[in-house]
Amino acid sequence: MSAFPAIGALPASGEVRGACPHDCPDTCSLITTVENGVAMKVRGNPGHPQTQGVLCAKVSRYTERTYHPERVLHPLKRSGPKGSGRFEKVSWDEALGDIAQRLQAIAAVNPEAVVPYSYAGTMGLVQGESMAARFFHKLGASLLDRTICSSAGTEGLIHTLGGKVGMRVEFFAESKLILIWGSNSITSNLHFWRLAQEAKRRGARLVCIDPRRTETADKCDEHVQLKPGTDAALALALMHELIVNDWLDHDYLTRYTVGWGALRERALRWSPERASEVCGVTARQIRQLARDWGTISPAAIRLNYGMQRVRGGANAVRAIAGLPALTGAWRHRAGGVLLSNSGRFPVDRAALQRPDLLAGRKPRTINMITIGDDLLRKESPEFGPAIEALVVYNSNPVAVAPESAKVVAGFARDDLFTVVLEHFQTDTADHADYVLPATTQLEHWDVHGSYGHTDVLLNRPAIAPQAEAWPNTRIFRELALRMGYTEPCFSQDDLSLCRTAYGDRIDFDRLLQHGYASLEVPEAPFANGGFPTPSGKCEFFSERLARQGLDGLPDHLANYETAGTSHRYPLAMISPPARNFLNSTFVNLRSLRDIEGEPMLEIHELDAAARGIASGAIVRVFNGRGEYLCKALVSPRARQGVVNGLGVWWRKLGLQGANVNQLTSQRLTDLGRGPVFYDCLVEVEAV
Ligand SMILES: Nc1nc2c(c(=O)[nH]1)N[C@H]1C(S)=C(S)[C@@H](COP(=O)(O)OP(=O)(O)OC[C@H]3O[C@@H](n4cnc5c(=O)[nH]c(N)nc54)[C@H](O)[C@@H]3O)O[C@H]1N2
Ligand SMILES: Nc1nc2c(c(=O)[nH]1)N[C@H]1C(S)=C(S)[C@@H](COP(=O)(O)OP(=O)(O)OC[C@H]3O[C@@H](n4cnc5c(=O)[nH]c(N)nc54)[C@H](O)[C@@H]3O)O[C@H]1N2
Ligand code: SF4
Ligand SMILES: [Mo]
Repeated sequence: MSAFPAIGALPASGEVRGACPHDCPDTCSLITTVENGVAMKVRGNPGHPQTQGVLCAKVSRYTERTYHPERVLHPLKRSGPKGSGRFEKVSWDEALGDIAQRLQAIAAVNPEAVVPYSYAGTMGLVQGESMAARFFHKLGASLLDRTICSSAGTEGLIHTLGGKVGMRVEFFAESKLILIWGSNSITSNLHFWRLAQEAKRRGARLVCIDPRRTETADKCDEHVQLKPGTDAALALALMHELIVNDWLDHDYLTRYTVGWGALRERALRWSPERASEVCGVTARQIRQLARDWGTISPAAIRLNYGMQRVRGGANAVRAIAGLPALTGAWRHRAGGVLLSNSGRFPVDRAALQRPDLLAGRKPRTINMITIGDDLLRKESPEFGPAIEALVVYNSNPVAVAPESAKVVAGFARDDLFTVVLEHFQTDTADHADYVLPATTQLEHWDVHGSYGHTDVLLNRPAIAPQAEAWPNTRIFRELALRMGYTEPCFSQDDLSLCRTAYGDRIDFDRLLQHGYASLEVPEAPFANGGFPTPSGKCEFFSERLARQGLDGLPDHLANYETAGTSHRYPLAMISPPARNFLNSTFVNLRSLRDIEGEPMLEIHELDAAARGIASGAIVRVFNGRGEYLCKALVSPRARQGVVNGLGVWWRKLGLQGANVNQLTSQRLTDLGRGPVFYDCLVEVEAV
């Protein structure tokens, strides 16, 4: 066994600065207290302005997760049938030797039969896609379209503002009007919510736009409880009102936008009455919201990804991202819109991931959303080879990917060779041939950007890797060695990879010293235009989309599965995050799971009464794709006609071993090939 040099010295005792690795816009700066080599406590760094010494309940328990008795701490080899979850301990040498041999045999026929599957279990640039990407590029494996979260919204932003760029989050504290749009900020963007509270104390008006009456909606001045997937219609009607009342910044429109004439025409077709029909909110409420947006300044929108998980998700983001330009809200640093600022980070992905190792090969791309269908496909000229090997890291697809019945059937294939790098025995790990123990954030180096603020963070290891756990990087490094890959890039160590991520674009010494470094982003980035679009302006009309034969303007696209169109499945179901879980992470932490209770479906009292469902009853939720059982909660949080199935539970911890994704579909969004988790019709019955 080769040994790579240990990197950096670990303190026996003291405080270590790190970064929260989770897929959360807040990217908190962490301080871990270590005593005699044991992490005693993780807290928020009070010196980091974005963290302000505060962590969410989940990550305050990070030591509980790290030292959890059920952590996978040794390489495991399957010893029972596929999916049985029965494994035996093996040595690293045996596991890696066998895996390398299997992958080599498959690759000798066609390397595209090997598929990496990963997402954002860690957002770290090093333990995410660095050594792993190099490995799969060298192998010539299929590429993965990492679309499961944000790609519709990303396309919407790119075709309007020019990239994942927006307001600087800290200035929301100075806004006088904040639209919290498709975001349950208290749950999923806690540090933004603190800024919104500060704005409120200074007299701001907060409006929540969400089909669910969330805890965030409870605390806003107003709640616009629209039907799922109708946000573009609402945005167009707001524009209608801004036009007819002339609440427009004509100078901004003339100088800094493209396609205003055409957009104006389209918006004028969206009277509040028409939008009211589509959105299921009153025309009066739409008019009031338009008056607010047109007359209060500075006005800002905190958009989040919750509203783009429907067929028309990208169009909706395009329409909403255009709103600040109509009123010139961008002129003020506390005005504009923020969905993500991740486009600001100057990451050198090519240096980390080394696509040059493909050496001219152009492997096919598998969309991670359709992994259910794709695992069940046979070889064909369109598809290429059947998938024969799957290497999963930083993701739990059996729980989080849509249409689980197919995902499970695919993972259960006897002829599929599956390797899962994990902390825990997840639903996905249960289906592995090998489970390899990975380190947690307290045990490895990494460097992070953020999609909610504009600081780079460094994560230093606080403790030694537990038992036989290895960082993802080391696992791929050692596998590369056994595959005979001799390029020097396969022996680069983790600290050096951290330096590679930003090259000389970030002062690494500053990172080493303080744990974070702020990017230089203008206070009001688009006060004088300067959008990173081809025209340099806010593109209401996108020439690029039109050239692809698509609508150049944003429009409302009805959901694939619109409530009222099916007698068999009359209810729309959304499945947004639970507060105490992070996607499917933390579901196995007893203390957090106890707060969430059990898998729950919120249902409006009239919908419940019509079906004879009492609060607390076990119900069957079903559609043509499948069914699952959970507890009904008759709740004012549910809109009539819409049910809310919260959180992504582990299947094996739910009732009858299934979760909400048993019902969701593998269809894709209008742009960006994204998922439509919240575009889903179901029926519910008491059992
Ligand atoms: N506690 C916690 N925090 C998380 C996560 C988690 O699972 N738990 N997940 C993380 C991840 S991966 C992400 S991507 C981010 C962002 O995560 P998001 O998915 O944006 O999560 P939320 O901020 O909860 O916003 C979702 C809100 O959108 C609402 N919504 C659903 N459909 C529609 C619609 O059609 N229109 C409108 N206007 N609203 C709609 C839902 O009811 C919900 O309240 O959060 C991250 N933070
Ligand atoms: N119905 C429904 N489904 C959804 C959503 C929804 O709102 N509703 N949300 C969707 C969204 S927004 C997203 S982003 C996806 C999220 O899907 P995933 O990115 O798969 O997220 P998690 O479920 O948190 O699983 C991450 C796994 O990575 C592991 N992990 C963490 N750190 C490391 C590490 O350093 N090394 C290794 N090897 N493993 C690690 C964790 O233990 C965890 O099991 O789910 C999507 N699925
Ligand atoms: S999950 Fe979000 S709020 Fe919680 S510690 Fe991590 S970055 Fe902060
Ligand atoms: Mo996500």
